[in-house]
Amino acid sequence: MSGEEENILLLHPVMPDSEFEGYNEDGSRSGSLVTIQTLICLQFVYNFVKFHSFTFTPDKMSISLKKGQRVSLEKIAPGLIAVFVGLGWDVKRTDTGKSFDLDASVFLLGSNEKLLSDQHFIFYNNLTSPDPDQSVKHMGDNLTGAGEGDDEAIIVDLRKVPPEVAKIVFTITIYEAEERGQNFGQVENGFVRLVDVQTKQEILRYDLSEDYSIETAMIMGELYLKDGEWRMSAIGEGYQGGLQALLDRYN
Ligand SMILES: [Ca+2]
Ligand SMILES: [Ca+2]
Repeated sequence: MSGEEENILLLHPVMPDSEFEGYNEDGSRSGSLVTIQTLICLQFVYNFVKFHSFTFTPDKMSISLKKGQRVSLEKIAPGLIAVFVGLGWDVKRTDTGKSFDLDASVFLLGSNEKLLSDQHFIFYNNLTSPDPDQSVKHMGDNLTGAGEGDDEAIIVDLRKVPPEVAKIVFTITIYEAEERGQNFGQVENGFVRLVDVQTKQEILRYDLSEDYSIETAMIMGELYLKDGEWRMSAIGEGYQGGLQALLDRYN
């Protein structure tokens, strides 16, 4: 259910029928009309605040990571069940005349830091992890990255991630970078953020802050298990060689 739908449902219970009598028998206005107007007004304000608390982030609970920082999800969001991992970017104005498509991908690694299998590489052509619960789901390809907010996203159900997965790596690569002569020097506002699926609150984010130039692939962040707890690490490591460089690294 979207925030908007929830709001519509919430609107009704606070309005008893009796409040709709707006006029007295002699035709003069009764005080109850003021009451209903006040109620509607209060409800509007309540809904406005509630709706926008869902749609706009970050809020004060969110933690901003710097490159290289790590944080325990259990510490910042106790009882976290599933995370929505949003990745975003914008393309600077370019005059190459070619379309510019970045792709978010996920590598599910074993304790040896290698891909568990080809099916554990989650990307636009393989949207879900091979476990029966599909604990890791890519939400689909975005071809332009236009606009603010998440451009591509992945949902990870932390309870259902199979025990053989020790690390979940989130990357952004430029599609056909070499052929199109594109690199991360032409990309700005790159970020990865984690949102608690239950509360819809952003719990942490990492904004790329360096100036990159020749890189065509980027490791944004990693979720990894340590002492039975999921932790997030902000990486921000760029690579030349695009997606293939990452596949070589993890195979
Ligand atoms: Ca894409
Ligand atoms: Ca964007």
